[in-house]
Amino acid sequence: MTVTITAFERSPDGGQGLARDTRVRWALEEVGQPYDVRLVSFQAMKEPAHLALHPFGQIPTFEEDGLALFETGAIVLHLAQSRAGLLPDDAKARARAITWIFAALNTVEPPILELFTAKILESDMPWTKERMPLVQDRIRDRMKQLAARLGDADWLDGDFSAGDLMMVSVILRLRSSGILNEYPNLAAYVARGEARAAYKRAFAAQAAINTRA
Ligand code: GTB
Repeated sequence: MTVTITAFERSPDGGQGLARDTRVRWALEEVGQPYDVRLVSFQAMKEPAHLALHPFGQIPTFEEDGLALFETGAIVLHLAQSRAGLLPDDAKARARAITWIFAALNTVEPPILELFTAKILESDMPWTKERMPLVQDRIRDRMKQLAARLGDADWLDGDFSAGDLMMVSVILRLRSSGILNEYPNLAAYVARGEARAAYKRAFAAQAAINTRA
């Protein structure tokens, strides 16, 4: 069956791989699932055809054999549960790996998104400068806790899993702020994720679209 995902016609990040189709591409590459990409403009995302797939008018979406999904957590979890390679066989280890997907999205990503909201959407607000250290320190709280849990392990719970894929995808966004490098074991964790052949293929595929002339 053909898998089709959606991605920005041209990502505002110019190919840095920060838009969320990259994590879905990465999961597809990890499980060896070929896929097609339908590129959508910002305008098309808000039109009925795309809203039927994604009620919030965003990318990415996932379609296969009559199934349409949105939300990267749901898409990555679906891929991990329907193909081998991203979740352990042992039921308890599997549940723990899934826990890390939720932790990445529900506990670690929200303060990181706050930083980008503050920097991009609220940059000209009179209170933004004053608020910024607070926003950054909320991220540091989470990073410190995550760094303590990871310790000197390669991955969060045994072998690389969908939980690591999601966590790496979430925290790599902090690199440009300098905060990631304050936690050397987390910076090394991200580097290990990015060194995976599947990540490199995913990154290259989105870069080919977002850096074209
Ligand atoms: N919770 C959803 C999920 O995980 O799938 C969030 C999806 C989402 O935020 N999609 C964004 C989108 O479609 C693209 S990834 N935005 C358009 C809109 O809402 O109108 C977020 C993103 C966008 C751009 C950059 N960048 O340029 O650096 C990084 C991340």
